[in-house]
Amino acid sequence: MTSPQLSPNDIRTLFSRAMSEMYRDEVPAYGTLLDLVAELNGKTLAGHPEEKARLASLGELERLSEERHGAIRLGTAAELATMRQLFAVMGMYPVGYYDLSVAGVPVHSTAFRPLEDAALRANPFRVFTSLLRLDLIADETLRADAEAVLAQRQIFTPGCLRLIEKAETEGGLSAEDARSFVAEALETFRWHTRANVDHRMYRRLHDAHRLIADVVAFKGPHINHLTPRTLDIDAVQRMMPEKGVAPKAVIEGPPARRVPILLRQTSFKALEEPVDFITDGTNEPGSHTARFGEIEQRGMALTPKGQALYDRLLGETRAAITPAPDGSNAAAYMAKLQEIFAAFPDDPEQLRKDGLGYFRYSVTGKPASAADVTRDADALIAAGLLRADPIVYEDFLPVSAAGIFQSNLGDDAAQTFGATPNRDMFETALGARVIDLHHCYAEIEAASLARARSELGRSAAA
Ligand code: OOG
Ligand code: NI
Repeated sequence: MTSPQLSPNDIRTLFSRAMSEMYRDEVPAYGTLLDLVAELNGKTLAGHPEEKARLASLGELERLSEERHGAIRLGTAAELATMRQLFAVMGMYPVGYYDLSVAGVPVHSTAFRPLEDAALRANPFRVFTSLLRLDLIADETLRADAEAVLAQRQIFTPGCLRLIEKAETEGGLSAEDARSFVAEALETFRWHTRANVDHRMYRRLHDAHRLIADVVAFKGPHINHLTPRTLDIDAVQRMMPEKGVAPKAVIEGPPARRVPILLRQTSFKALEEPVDFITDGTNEPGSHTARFGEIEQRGMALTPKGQALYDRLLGETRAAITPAPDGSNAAAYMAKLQEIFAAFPDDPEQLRKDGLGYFRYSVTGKPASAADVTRDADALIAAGLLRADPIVYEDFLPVSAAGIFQSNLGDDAAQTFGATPNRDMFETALGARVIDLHHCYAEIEAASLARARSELGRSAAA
């Protein structure tokens, strides 16, 4: 008799909780942020009963306190390919391709996340996963040395690899195996206080780009931040200093709006942490700056048309004023952002009619007649038979991600490589195609409309 398998959703929840506990222990400021976010989410919900009821009816309330994303940076194609297999055990798949070379960061990325509605509702845990691009490093000797160091390391435990294989051949894991899998997988994301290289090598890597040192000089891809979801990011940004945590200068993403869109994010600066370098067999104390904390507020997913409008308005804002890392023009930047984004409709029905966002359709419960069933969605909404709620954006934004990278790498690290997206190279390393994010939302929208229609049909026939 084999024991019943634990669902990938449950394995993901175990893993996300274990990761959060580990990071809370390792980076105490993350715990402070979690408490602040929980406190402010509680206040927001208490002050807005309709919003609370709406979130509850969409099944978003329960997931809120569980919700977070993390980020890791990998060194080799083989690491990325195995990481894909590891995340698949937890029902997480690569969605989207993000090129960060545009922003002077030598990586390209995807996000591993659940795909289906039910899985997202169960636990939307995501991991923003970057692959270092040594092909962007001009110094050939350094590139070869970095490759040699990376070729020596094994970031997965033997137990983890064995359980990935077992999950693949048996189509899942028992509860007992799932618990061992989570414990083994956690080892890959743990912080190591001892570097993989000597101090001289670390300096060479660091001088080429701090990110290169962060990936190459360590035994594994330590989780570099975990991000809870807030309902009021402006309040978190305001309150962070009161809790002794210094936020980055500006909130990335769109401005505050009546109907939130996409994703707004802020972070606190990376910590300088003690690290031991092993030089000629002896410990040499030093430090490394990589791990930080981030908070995000999620809004409606945008269609390609909506995303294009967002990109254009953000581009206009940044052409007019570039946020200075020291925060000296933060107020002027936020004011400009608000002013330029006045051109983005801010009414749910307008956004839907203009085809700017993705919506989830459902029946209101009002009785329908047989004739209603043939009417189009707009007419059914106008007649009060259907309702449409914005679908939450589950992905990331490359300009924001670059801003988060930059604020944590320090201004000295701002370099230019020139935009050289290379999705083919990324997908070859991954061993799979990345999933198109618009496809995910369009499918959820279409399925919700089809379901709502068939419910209307049934109620009309009854
Ligand atoms: C990832 C930065 C991107 C986000 O939320 O946009 C990111 C990193 O620093 O490794 O996490
Ligand atoms: Ni992040």
